[in-house]
Amino acid sequence: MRLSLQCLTRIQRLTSIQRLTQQRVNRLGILLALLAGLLLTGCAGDKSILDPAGQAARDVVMIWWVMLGFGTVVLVMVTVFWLSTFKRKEVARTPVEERRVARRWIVGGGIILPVASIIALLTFGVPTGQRMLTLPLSDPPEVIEVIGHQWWWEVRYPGAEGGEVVTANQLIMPAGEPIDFHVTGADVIHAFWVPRLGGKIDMVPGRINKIRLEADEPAVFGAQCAEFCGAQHAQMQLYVEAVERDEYDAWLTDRQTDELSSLATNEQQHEPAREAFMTHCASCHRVAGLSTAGEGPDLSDLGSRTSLGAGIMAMEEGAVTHWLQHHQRLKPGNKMPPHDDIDTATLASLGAWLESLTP
Ligand code: HEC
Ligand SMILES: [Cu+2]
Repeated sequence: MRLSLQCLTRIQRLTSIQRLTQQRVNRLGILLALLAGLLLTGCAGDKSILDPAGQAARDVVMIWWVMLGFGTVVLVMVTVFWLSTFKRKEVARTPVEERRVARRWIVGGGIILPVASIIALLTFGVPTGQRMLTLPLSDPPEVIEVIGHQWWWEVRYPGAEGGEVVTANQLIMPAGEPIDFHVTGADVIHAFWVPRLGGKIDMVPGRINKIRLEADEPAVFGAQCAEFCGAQHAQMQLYVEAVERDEYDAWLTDRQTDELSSLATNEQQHEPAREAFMTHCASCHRVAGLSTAGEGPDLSDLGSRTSLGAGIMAMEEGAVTHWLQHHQRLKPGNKMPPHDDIDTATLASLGAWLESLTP
């Protein structure tokens, strides 16, 4: 009886050990898979620096590869040196010899090596930075202004001569030519970064920083605030669309005409929504033809956007109403006050009207 009990516990212990190792192996497998997945996600997508779509970005990614290669060589060298110390035999040296060896290491490893590597890296780095400077050109590039707010983007197009053109969380630019971006921050420091085009550059309140970027071809790029700016920093995304020059000019002209304002004020059925907007929302939001405030994103073309809340949710039917009801849960702490005091029907009518603004 005792023997069989002992036997049983031993068997149990063995199987549990086996299970444990099995679990550990499984866990290791999962961890490695996750890690590989994580590494690979960095290589593709609309925000990957490894997939450049303009000259500045190609220069940046070149530096990235050079530094990776250089870093790998240094890592291997240091590791080899470190391992070799285990095998080294003690050599008897006089104090004078000892000092000479020490000095050789300080001069070689502490001065010559870093100076040589810094010069090598600067040779790559300086011309790259130079190309992103807004140096004078005979044919001055189009200027687009980008202003960072907690936690959304305001974009202005001074190239529009006939009237104000503003977009929010969406940037339209011509492809195939350099564009000068003039950036600043409205409240705290943000940073403008379109990884596939190059950059990035800080948006400092009270200062205008400039960067020159170019998109080779019409395409859509992701952009992201790259300087920690508060709770919703990660949810501060910008949709960048590069289009052909003609298309850009046509778009800019359309935005200057009265089309936008008639769009906002035309339809009779939306009258109650417009009234609610003027009461509750017009102090913060611009809608062309109705209000001019800039405290919150411009809503004149809201229905034509791809996302809401600077990338927090996709734009689809009912999305605006959903945002209006739950925005503090969707994007906690965002600077738009909750509108619990407005009844659901009014919010829904506001949502339907704003969604109809699709120039
Ligand atoms: C105190 C200012 C303020 C008021 C009042 C206000 N909003 Fe906002 N609203 C904001 C700010 C700031 C944001 C940006 C939030 C974010 O994404 O971080 C915003 C975002 C939005 C968005 C998403 C816009 C986008 O670009 O994705 C919509 C839609 C919107 N507000 C509609 C309304 C409506 C409708 C009302 C009235 C019922 C209203 N807002 C009242 C400040 C305000
Ligand atoms: Cu930020």
